[in-house]
Amino acid sequence: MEKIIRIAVQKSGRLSEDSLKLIKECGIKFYNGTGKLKSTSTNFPIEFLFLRDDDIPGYVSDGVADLGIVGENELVEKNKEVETLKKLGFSKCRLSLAIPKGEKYTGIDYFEGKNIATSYPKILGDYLQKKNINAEIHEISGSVEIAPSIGLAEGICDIVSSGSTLMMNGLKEVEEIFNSEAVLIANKELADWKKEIVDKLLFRINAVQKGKSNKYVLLNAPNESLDKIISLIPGMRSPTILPLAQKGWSSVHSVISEDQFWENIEELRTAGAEGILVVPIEKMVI
Ligand code: PRT
Ligand code: ZN
Repeated sequence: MEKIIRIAVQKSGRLSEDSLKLIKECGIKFYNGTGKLKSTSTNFPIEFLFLRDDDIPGYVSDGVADLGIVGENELVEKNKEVETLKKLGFSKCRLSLAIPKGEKYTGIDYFEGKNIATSYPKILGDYLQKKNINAEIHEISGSVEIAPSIGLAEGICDIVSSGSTLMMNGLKEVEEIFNSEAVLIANKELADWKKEIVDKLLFRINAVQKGKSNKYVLLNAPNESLDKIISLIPGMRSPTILPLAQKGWSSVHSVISEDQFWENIEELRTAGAEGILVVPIEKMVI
């Protein structure tokens, strides 16, 4: 049998686009026709299963899939035994408690004896228990935010991103109980040959992520300020310095984090740097 691993990704929804983008940035090619439930890469030993996100933790813990990409909220709620290999930095959101806008919020005790609608009974239950609050959890699978206005519950616990859904439904966020982003998960008992393929994939994901958080910087500087400039943009090993055609000037090339660039931009200019270019990096291996 051909040695390939299987990864479960969301078929369509808030995770799918970024999940597939990451796979593509890793140089992995595959055909993703609409309605397809399975696809095999043409240049990497991996097969894709396109599923509902709710099913991904279970498929990975059962070993039907070796890997999966899912939101931490779904992972913790489903409470399945899997290994989290990596946070992926997209589909960021929070799980929050919200109440009608007109109500006065008095702190977490507000929820004592109240009825809360949610699709996340486990995360909410654990949170309330930790806070010593007795509240009734009303589990519903969708449109949680309308529960208070139709008299189904006095508060809700749901995913919030921009906050506009809460606002449109006359609700206000009062407690943030869980922060989530997409994660790469793996079955806990992968065979060694599968681990080798997973390591290759992780190597590529790391290169893509490093590339994204770093920039290639090029600038011109008078030679007398090179020491100062090198200290501001030290680069991976050290910057590349090339002489300009104009005497007494050099071109400096370096790789630094975007944050570091913004922190040092004023000092770079004060030190005499000119013609500063900041260029994105597609992949970075160090
Ligand atoms: O069909 P399937 O079961 O696969 O998808 P789904 O409908 O269950 O999930 P989907 O695609 O909506 O979300 C997948 C994952 O994306 C979630 O599990 C979260 O990890 C993450 N995510 C990020 C979000 C949001 N942002 C988000 N805003 N999931 C849901 N929302 C919803 C939220 O439920 C609420 O209705 O968006 C609304 C709030 O958004 P704002 O911007 O108005 O605050
Ligand atoms: Zn879902």
